[in-house]
Amino acid sequence: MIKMLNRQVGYLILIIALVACSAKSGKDSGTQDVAPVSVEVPVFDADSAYAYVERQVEFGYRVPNTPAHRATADYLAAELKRHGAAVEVQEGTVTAYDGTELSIRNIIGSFSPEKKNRILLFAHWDTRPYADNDADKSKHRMPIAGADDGASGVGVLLEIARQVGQKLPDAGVDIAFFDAEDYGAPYWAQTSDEDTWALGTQYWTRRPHKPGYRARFGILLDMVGGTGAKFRHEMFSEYYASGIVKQVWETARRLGYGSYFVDEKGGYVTDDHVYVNRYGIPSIDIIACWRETETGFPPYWHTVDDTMKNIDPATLKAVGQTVLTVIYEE
Ligand code: AHN
Ligand code: ZN
Repeated sequence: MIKMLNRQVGYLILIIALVACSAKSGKDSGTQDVAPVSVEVPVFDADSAYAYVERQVEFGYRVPNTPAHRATADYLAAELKRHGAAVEVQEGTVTAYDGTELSIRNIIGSFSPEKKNRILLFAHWDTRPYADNDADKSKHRMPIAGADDGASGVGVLLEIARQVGQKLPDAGVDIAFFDAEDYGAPYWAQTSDEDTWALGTQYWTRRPHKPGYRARFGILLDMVGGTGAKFRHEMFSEYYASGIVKQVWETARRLGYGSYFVDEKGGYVTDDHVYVNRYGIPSIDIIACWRETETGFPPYWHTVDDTMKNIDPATLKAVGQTVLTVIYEE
């Protein structure tokens, strides 16, 4: 009887020791004591994002009314589905600056669609039919490959979709690929109307994929893959959503990406986020801002040189890890 009791006490002490041990090692290995927010943020894979950019460019010019454009849309919708999103493909027709009817597709992938607390991430997936900023005037009516201008934002968002699909954040996430952003009036057109840009987003704000759709805020990614890119505070973003600008730039600095996300004013850029802001969702534009060029955009912007050779995985990483951190900390 005494022996049995001793054995039971022995087991009990062993169990207490094991529990105490695991509790201790758990505390020591954790970073809860120092990190400001205790959520675990997935690691953004820049090589995966780079491959997504490359894959889009391989489809060819993603210009509305072309076979390459249709094939790319199918691919993007399938990728979002594969990562577990509920996908809606919104098909429509819009009229371009020159009267051309464009068949467009806005592609929206939703994670945790039942949640009320939502974040909207978006990028345009079409590419410009004109290299009208090229130094060589004979190329102005040629299409651009759009590695940075188009594919980079989508590539980062597809990698974010892959991460979100593996481990859902607290907030619901919608990833929208908007069409026909870059079919705006060229210099030889009769018009220079700003509303000839972002036609897909304008279409969506007139008839959102879910009637009355709301998100707490939105983040647009445009030209987020270029070597040597700097992101300055775009001014419409400051006007409509200065708090989100602050949150994103502070997060970037905390993660060590302060050399990409510079705390300086950029210009006003008429881009997809302007229409999403007018719709009523406070939204910012993370967009490369160059002080060294006349346009304020990268030197290859709207030229035949917007190709993979300018895409740097380190830039994709800075943007992707920053945005991923923002959504997991919400
Ligand atoms: C205008 O040039 C009016 N907006 C620039 C938006 C843009 C074009 N982003 C990429 N391509
Ligand atoms: Zn463009």
